[in-house]
Amino acid sequence: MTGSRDRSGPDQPNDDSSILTKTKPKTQRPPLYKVLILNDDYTPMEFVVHVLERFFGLTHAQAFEIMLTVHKKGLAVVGVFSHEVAETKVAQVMDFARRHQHPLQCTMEKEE
Ligand code: TYC
Repeated sequence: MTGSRDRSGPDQPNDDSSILTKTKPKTQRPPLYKVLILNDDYTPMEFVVHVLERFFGLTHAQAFEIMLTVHKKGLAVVGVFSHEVAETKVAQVMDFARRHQHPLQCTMEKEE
């Protein structure tokens, strides 16, 4: 270069060539995980509603609606969380169900 400063960069044209390269700023977000509750024939409906209120901060009406969806369709997404939070929720639900001797199942699944 002769004299003038090179002001090239992501947003400035390069004085030295006609080739412009755009560097796309890529901010990677961590993957999210769906937490799902599964139906079974034995866990009482009230217990599932209680679990959804207690561990997912749902209102009684929201919890009841999700419980009914699971009962009718077989499963439902309860919420979407980071890997660590999803893992904690699943562990809390599974432990609580086991301690009350109900076969309620809770799993997590990576979001597309
Ligand atoms: N199917 C259960 C019953 O009839 C109720 C139930 C709902 C169980 C949701 C599990 O995730 C569940 N008592």
